[in-house]
Amino acid sequence: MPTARQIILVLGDQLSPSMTSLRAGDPSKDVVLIAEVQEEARYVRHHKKKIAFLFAAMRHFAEELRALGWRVVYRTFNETGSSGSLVAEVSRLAHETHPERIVLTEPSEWRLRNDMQTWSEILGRPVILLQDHRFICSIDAFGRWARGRKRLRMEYFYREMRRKTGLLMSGDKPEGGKWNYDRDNRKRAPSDLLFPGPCRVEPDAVTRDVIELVEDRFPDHFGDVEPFWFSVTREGAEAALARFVSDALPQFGTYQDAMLRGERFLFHSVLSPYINCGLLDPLHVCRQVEAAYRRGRVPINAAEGFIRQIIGWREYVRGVYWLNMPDYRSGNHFGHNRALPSFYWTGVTKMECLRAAITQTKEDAYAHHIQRLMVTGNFAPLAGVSPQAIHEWYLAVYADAYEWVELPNTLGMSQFSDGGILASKPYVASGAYINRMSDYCSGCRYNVRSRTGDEACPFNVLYWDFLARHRGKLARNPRMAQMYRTMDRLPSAEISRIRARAAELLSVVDKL
Ligand code: FAD
Ligand code: DLZ
Ligand code: SF4
Repeated sequence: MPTARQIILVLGDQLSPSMTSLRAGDPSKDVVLIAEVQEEARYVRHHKKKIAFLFAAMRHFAEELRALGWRVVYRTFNETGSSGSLVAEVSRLAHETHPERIVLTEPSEWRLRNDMQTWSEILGRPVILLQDHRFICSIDAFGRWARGRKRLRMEYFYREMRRKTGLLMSGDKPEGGKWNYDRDNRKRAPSDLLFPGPCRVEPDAVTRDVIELVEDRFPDHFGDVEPFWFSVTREGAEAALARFVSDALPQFGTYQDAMLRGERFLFHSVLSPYINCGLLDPLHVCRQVEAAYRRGRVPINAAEGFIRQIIGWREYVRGVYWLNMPDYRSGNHFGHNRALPSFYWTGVTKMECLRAAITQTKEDAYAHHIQRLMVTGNFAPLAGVSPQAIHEWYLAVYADAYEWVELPNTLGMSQFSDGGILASKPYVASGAYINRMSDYCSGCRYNVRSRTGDEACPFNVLYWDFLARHRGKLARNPRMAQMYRTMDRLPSAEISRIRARAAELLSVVDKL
């Protein structure tokens, strides 16, 4: 193999020709390495569809780079073998091409970045990490923003990102006069609305090969690989974006928190897998959304709500992650240690909301935010599940899951295991919330209006039990005051009955 000045390693979630690593390179002198390896594919038992999506996208990206004139060495999973690792693949290629150095854009996850500290020594060459410019706020800039603040709050960070990007700004004022239009975004969805659904793409020959590989080599992983419908090219991801902007975005805000039994996607974009792996640039996505608003195609509550998710929440959770790792991962504010109920892996439960969310997760490697937060997420702290156990589940089961974004959403937002670094209160709720925002309860074997007795909705029973169990840690939180006031109006005999029922439920939690 001809020598190379440098090896540019491109990771599976860096599939963009404008990565800093590629911009710093020279196609006539450097070689690009992309590798499917056991170590990355098995550090958690990723959903089969997630692996197929990423391997197919990586293979198509190699072709895209070749068409741009790059020399690309692509190692398939069968070539890298059962002990394959990224560093072993870099080392193999370095022996063949004798590069002066290895260059890559910084990995998105702490695990891999930490591992890379030993790489220079192993490889006998400098390993240069470049900043990831896909994010609007660098890790250092977030650190500067956070320093000296008593509490971090997404809303203030988001305003800075609006000013920095100019998105939905009118001079130095927010477009329409308000920074946040969330008040307009809490509607329950009628089931006769027409939902466009995401783009569905037939797998081509490259993707078919990958699907076969995944069926063959990952039979023990969670989830269904087929039907496979994700786009796996930049062109396909752009088509998905265009369709979202024209067909779903106008209603995105209004029904953002709604859930329906027969409808998995509602008006959500289903763009996170593409954004997180590099097929779509987050700022480009936001600019398309803003343009649709400026052309009068989309109301402000939809455009603002969507842009906030990306330049607000997405950037904010990444900042919190890097500011607090590695300790963040072991947070357990409530001291929860129950194993994850087995129905998280099967979807077999009488609780209709959980059955629906987990079944669609198994089939599509996707659930929307409110399903993740208020159904599968909500149940875990109510039942006292170990935050690390539920974190591993979330990291494995979604096509968009990488630790930098999943961990703060799970441990911080959903489980409150960080004690309030990311969010100001735990997102826990009784069945009443799920009933208000969905049609799940009408098809459920439990009764959402009861909190005691055999038929009582487990979310109700466990919600009051959770509040009682953690009163010492939560009662002084002003945002929990209303919940405790409501609880204190319940007769004490009722609380005792609820708590006794909670103990019964938790003793058979796998069978609920
Ligand atoms: P839309 O509802 O259409 O939102 C648009 C975009 O905004 C998303 O594509 C995403 O890029 C961004 N976004 C929205 N909310 C968030 C958020 N809270 N944090 C970061 N970005 C956000 N998101 C992931 O990308 N990967 C994960 O592994 C992940 N794990 C989560 C775990 C839990 C427990 C919770 C509560 C949320 C998690 N999220 C995660 C955030 C959010 O649920 C998903 O980004 C969203 O559901 C993706 O679907 P969508 O593209 O249809 O989103
Ligand atoms: C998620 C994933 C999977 C399943 N497989 C690979 C792989 O074989 N090769 C690779 O380069 N990347 C993969 N990835 C994405 C990486 O896990 C991701 O780039 C790192 O976690 C970022 O730190
Ligand atoms: Fe879920 Fe309770 Fe409603 Fe059943 S009754 S769907 S368990 S919230």
